[in-house]
Amino acid sequence: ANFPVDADGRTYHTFTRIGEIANRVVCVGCYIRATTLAELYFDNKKYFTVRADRGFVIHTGLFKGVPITIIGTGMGFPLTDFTIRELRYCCTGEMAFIRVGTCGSFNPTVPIGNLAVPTKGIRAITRNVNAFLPKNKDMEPYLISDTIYMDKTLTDALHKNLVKYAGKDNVLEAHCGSADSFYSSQGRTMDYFEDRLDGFHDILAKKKIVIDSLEMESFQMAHLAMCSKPKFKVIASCCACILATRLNDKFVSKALQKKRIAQGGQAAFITLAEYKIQNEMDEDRCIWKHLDKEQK
Ligand code: R1P
Ligand code: URA
Repeated sequence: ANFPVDADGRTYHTFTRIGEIANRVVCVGCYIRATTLAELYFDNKKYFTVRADRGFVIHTGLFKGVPITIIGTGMGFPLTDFTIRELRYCCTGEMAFIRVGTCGSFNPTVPIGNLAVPTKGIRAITRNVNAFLPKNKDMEPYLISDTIYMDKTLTDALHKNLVKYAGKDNVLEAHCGSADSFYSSQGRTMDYFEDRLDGFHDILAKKKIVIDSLEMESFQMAHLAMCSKPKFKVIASCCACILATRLNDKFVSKALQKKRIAQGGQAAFITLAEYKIQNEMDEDRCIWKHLDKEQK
């Protein structure tokens, strides 16, 4: 009950087992994006696929001969938590994760379509549920975490490859943020709920907090990487295509989004393939050694 696996050793939510997950993992929020990037970048378009009942889509193949897994995680901190913890169980040795996502921005000077990379760190913005109890009207309704940092070596390498494949002017060195809602804790107003958003931007201004990009998963990756124990080391980084600048109401075109995601994906695959992993899995039970037989 502590960490449920079935009789075949498959995890409860991602439905994967040891040997099916590579030490290098690309994470994307959207399930279709996982397959699009798998088709673009796996050698000879060959890969092994797991589709879990809970929605996760997981492809493992070779990129320039190096084993890589790409997973469609779904959205938000809880699904990211399932992803990192259950994939970590399915592989031995160090693991490196890069997320290729999409995001919005409160900063009107940030160009839409740019790929934001967290060289300046990352914060979480979460709804303070206690503040919504009638007795706690004076509490701040949103909590903003301290800044933490993605792995510097991986982030610098990702930044370099993003510049190479997307062009310098299309990459933003960012202070990133991850929120626990697309709506309230990203400052989006709606009539249906009491979200206490008056003063949301004042809180950021008062605390002199600049957040260049805002999405919903990367902080959880950075946090779990920071908390990983040496024997089960996780390192993580991310990039995200800026879809929307919220304060001037601009939204990126579908065509530009597609192009940038392909460029971000290429940079992520290459960065992971070039990254030196400690104690990488290389056993007969690894699925990538039998791709011809195992392809689904
Ligand atoms: C919200 O629309 C979703 O888009 C962003 C957010 O993090 C959230 O998951 O990323 P993805 O496009 O990777 O899903
Ligand atoms: N993803 C988010 O989480 N927020 C946005 O504004 C756009 C994409």
